[in-house]
Amino acid sequence: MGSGPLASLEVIHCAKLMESEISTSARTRLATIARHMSPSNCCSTSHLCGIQGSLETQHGGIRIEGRVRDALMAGKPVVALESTIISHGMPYPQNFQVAKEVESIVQQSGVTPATIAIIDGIPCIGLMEHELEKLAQLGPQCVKTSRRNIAYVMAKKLTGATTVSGTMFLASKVGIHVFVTGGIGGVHRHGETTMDVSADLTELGRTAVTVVCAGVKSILDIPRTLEYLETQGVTVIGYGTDEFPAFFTPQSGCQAPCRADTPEECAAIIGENLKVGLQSGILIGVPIPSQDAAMADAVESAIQSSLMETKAKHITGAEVTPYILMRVNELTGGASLSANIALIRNNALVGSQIAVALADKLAKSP
Ligand code: PSU
Ligand code: MN
Repeated sequence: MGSGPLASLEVIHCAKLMESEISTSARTRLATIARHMSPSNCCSTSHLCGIQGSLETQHGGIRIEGRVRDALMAGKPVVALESTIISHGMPYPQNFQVAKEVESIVQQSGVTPATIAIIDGIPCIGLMEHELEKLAQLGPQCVKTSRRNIAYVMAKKLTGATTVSGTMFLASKVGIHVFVTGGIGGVHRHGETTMDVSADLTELGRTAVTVVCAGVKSILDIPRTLEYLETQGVTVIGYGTDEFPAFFTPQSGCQAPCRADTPEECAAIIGENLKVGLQSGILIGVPIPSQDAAMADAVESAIQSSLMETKAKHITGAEVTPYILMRVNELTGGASLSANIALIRNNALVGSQIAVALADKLAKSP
């Protein structure tokens, strides 16, 4: 909450003007945004103003890009996108192309994209094109930012690419319900002894955002990842499948605990999750389209080799996932990158359809 007596004035004023015309759910959204607004961060005084006229900042120093803010306040669909996938997940310049392309797929589906990152210490919901390019060029020089180092990156005024956990946290702060990515982190192989369990899983347990992904890579221990998600109380859904997908392939050999076949079914589950106030996340696993899964065997053997390399080179912790992604791409002569891009595109389409169905649902029965 903004601290001074003038806190939230502008947005509250706006909310009052609109009060008679808006639904309860829209009023709740406005209240959420207003609650986070602080005049000391507002356009009129922010150093960002003038450079980027349509931007607004929020309490806690969170900046919301103008179109994203407008969509949120109007109850229109918004999809969050992460930035570690850009900086650490793909090489330049493909990462920049893909980041722009995914935003445009979302936009063409009638949804406002909000790529999330921390730029020079400011958490940003929605990025300018030059900011996307900066992240893409910096690559692994950006700080890989999960929940644990959001405050650190802000305090040091660093540029951080947010992981699934970091992105979920920031998306939930501004009321974005749907988030699209490629794959999430999980329990690493031998995680039972190393305790290398991605913060993505605990974030899914504590933050009510729906993550649309292509499942979990087989570089991870998929059965233990699903067990841990159950412990965390996360709703895990196979989209159009009974099996939880394994990123490069639709098959993991593991049953998905729930199944949904349409965006409307997903929206119904998300709606109930919000209504009953579970305050935990939902994971939707969308299988890679079959035509893009053809090279699954080559990828699987590249994963095995790179896993052995991480042991030989003593690569541990947050460096494991980016290292394996890079090596698998090299070892498959770029085939894994093409598959990665194809599944992200597909997830963007499905996630946007879910966001549209959810916005319709919330507008009808707030
Ligand atoms: N899996 C991918 N591509 C990625 C990641 C995971 O196929 O880019 C990134 C995501 O940002 C995810 C993070 O949140 O890696 C998980 O890292 P860790 O395993 O260190 O928690
Ligand atoms: Mn880890």
